[in-house]
Amino acid sequence: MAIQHPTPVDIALMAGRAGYVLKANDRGRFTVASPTLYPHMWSWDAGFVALGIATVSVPRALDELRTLLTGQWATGMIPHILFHSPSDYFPDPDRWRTQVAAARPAGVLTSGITQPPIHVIALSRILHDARRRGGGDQELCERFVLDTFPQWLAWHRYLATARDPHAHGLVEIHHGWESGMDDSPRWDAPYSRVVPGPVPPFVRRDLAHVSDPSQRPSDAEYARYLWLVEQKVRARYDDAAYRATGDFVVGDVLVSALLAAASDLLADMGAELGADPAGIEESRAIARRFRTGVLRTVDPATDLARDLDLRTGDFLAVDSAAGFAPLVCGGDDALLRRQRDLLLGPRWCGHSRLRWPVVPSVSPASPAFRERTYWRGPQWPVLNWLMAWALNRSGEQEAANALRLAGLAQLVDCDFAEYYEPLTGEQLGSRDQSWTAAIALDFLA
Ligand code: 9YW
Repeated sequence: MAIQHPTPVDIALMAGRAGYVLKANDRGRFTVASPTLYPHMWSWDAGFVALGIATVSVPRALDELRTLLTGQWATGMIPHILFHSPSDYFPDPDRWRTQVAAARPAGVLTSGITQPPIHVIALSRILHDARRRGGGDQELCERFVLDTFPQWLAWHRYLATARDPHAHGLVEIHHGWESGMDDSPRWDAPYSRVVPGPVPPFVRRDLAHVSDPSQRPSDAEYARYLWLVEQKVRARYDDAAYRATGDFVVGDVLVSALLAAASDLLADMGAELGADPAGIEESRAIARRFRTGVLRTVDPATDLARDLDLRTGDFLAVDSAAGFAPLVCGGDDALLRRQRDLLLGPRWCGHSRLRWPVVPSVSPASPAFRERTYWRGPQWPVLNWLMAWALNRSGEQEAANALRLAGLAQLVDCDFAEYYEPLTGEQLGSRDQSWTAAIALDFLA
């Protein structure tokens, strides 16, 4: 089907409506991920939300990141959820029981696991916006970068040490939720070895928000997710203790690539603004190590990066968008060109059955592809944004612009859904999802 590009009126409406969604989801100093399904602050959502808000207000965007940092643990970890008010969201703080962890922050309830480190990438976009505006915005943002430099470095250092104790150059995740791609087929093999033990009784809340449960992870998957939470609690959220006993330990290529890219940007911003030279050097070293680690996982037969199951030593070869991790971290020009062609070609965005030529979470040509199920095939606008950003950064402006334009065409209905059925274009999951509205604003800026 031919793409209809948004008209100037569509674009004006989209910008207005995206701004409205972010305003409606604004709770003062943080933004809920979505109005009903996700009524708290999620870590990587906050990064995307901040860069979207920055197109309208740099100070408010910085507030978003400042609030996120109030949840940082003494280990440097930025937790995946900050709970600011009671709600019926599950798993809630009673399930996470982070009071068992010495490193938890004072004064704010959080979960006890991570999400992908997109934040410094967002911060560098915000700095770019702030500099374009100049004046007070620029001054405020540059000061913010300098003041928070140690906290971002501590976050990256946590991932580079506690989550890569043997310096392999791959960030280890302890739960599929830490990848941000909960039920991705990337995790099917390691989850197949997770045998859920006893967990306190629970009622899933997510199913109350969707008409068709097959669009969400299954109950069997959910039992494993909660069992891993239980294992983290039993380890008192100590990473070494979990590593010794936990069932799910996987080197995640996309998290590693984001860490490498974010560390490069942190070093660049630090150098420009006069941050501590030792911190800048440390950041560059983290970037180098994880870039090398990601490139080492590339399957020569497919040109895609592969996660590594650290329990079995097996690479996990799945046609998921995370395979494009090298595009995100860079490092090998010939490979990046092949990845660009692959991404835009008939196995991915150029697949003949796609309604919109934007990045699907799993290749429609893969046997693992399921068009309506969460991270098993649907298109997530933030993933498309990330790949457009990565292409831009590697000098592929034309390819990046193709994803941007198709991504905007997909969002022209202004529902800002959580994810989209790739063959029909139908909106799935939550509506008025903050990060979807945010990337629309960034694409329009
Ligand atoms: C959950 C908030 C989160 C995202 C995750 C996505 C989903 C469900 O929603 O998680 O209950 O945490 O998988 O990446 O951050 O938008």
